[in-house]
Amino acid sequence: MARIPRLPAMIVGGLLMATGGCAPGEARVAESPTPPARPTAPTPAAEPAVAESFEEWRETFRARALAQGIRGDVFDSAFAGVGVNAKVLELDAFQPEFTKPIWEYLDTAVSDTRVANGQAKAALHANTLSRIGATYGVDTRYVVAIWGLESAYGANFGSIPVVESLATLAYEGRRRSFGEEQLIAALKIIQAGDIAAERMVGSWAGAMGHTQFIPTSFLAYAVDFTGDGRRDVWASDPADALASTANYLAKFGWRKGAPVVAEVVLPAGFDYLMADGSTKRDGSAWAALGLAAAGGGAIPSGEATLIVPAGANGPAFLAYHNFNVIKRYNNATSYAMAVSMLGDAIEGRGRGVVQAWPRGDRPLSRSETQELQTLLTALGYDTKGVDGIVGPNSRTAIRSFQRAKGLVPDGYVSQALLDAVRAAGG
Ligand SMILES: [Ca+2]
Repeated sequence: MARIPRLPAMIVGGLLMATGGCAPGEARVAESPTPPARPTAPTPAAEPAVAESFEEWRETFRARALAQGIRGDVFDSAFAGVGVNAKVLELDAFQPEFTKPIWEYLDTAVSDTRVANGQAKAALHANTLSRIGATYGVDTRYVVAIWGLESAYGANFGSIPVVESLATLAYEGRRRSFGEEQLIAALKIIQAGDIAAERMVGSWAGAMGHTQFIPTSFLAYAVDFTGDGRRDVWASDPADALASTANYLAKFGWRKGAPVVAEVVLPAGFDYLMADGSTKRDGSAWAALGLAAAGGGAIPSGEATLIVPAGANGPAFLAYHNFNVIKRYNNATSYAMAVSMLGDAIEGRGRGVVQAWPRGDRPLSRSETQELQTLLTALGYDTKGVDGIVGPNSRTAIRSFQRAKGLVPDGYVSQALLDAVRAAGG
């Protein structure tokens, strides 16, 4: 899958989600319920408006593409009939006022239908998955889960010509440098003979095939598992796409058989400053602090961080190494939770989340979040910007505010928090 910055609304597994997403290493949505990002896209930076026509841009870009090794005939053939795609620009410009809370996201991401369809697909492709698991050393139920979330198991992986969507983004819009980098990569894929330009379709932002690789991720991680000489992640046979996804997880350090995430119950009076998503302890050390496995039994061993995606009034989880590997695919806690839960459910191992989500909570709107950031910064808790998106800097500021006011420092954004900040701001 690709990594796209702030995806507007995207269809993931047939779900319309308010967007999220960010580049690897960019922890922006770490605890936010915003959904999928795709592997590898930059943050949309403000880029200068274009004064040139699309045709003028295409000619200057053609020279840059040829300088990077693209053949003239490949370029001209791939660009035949390509123009600015208005739908792509519309989706690129869209910024949702509301994002789904994590529990609503998980309800749809791990629905009974998606679990049942995943079980059917896992059975249908059992032999291929077994070979993929052995070749790449991954637990293939999570590969199937990624497939289910990214394209509803191939039912919907986008139909926009990739050269056109990326040319549109490279020509104008909020992510021109991303668009151009991906477009060069797409042309390299075409030139390599993996796919004909007319079959190369994807999402509005260039995420391609069953598991939605953006072109640079394709170049780095896609594999030919069927042995026909082509890395075909669009084919009705999903073998190449699934193997490519397994390869992606393997390259980012997947540990086969190791835990992904474990729900835990916290003891009374627990210090929520430890639930910052970065404090690491072994499972046994967390147990020594009074944590218990939510479903009974022992807490899995292995180094883990503690996360409370819905704050102190929601469930708590230990996130292990493999959880962070999944986040390299898509840097959102909600996404990694969904992959874990869906994969386990497909193999009949899942029991869902035991503790209750705070389903009565209403997420703050984008403008309310901006107000929160403005007020916190004015009070001396610097959120390092007012963008309406709760990232790591905002979490840190919120925790500092909560601690100073004698509130539980869980970093959770809620209406109650906004009320408290408004009251403090006088
Ligand atoms: Ca192949």
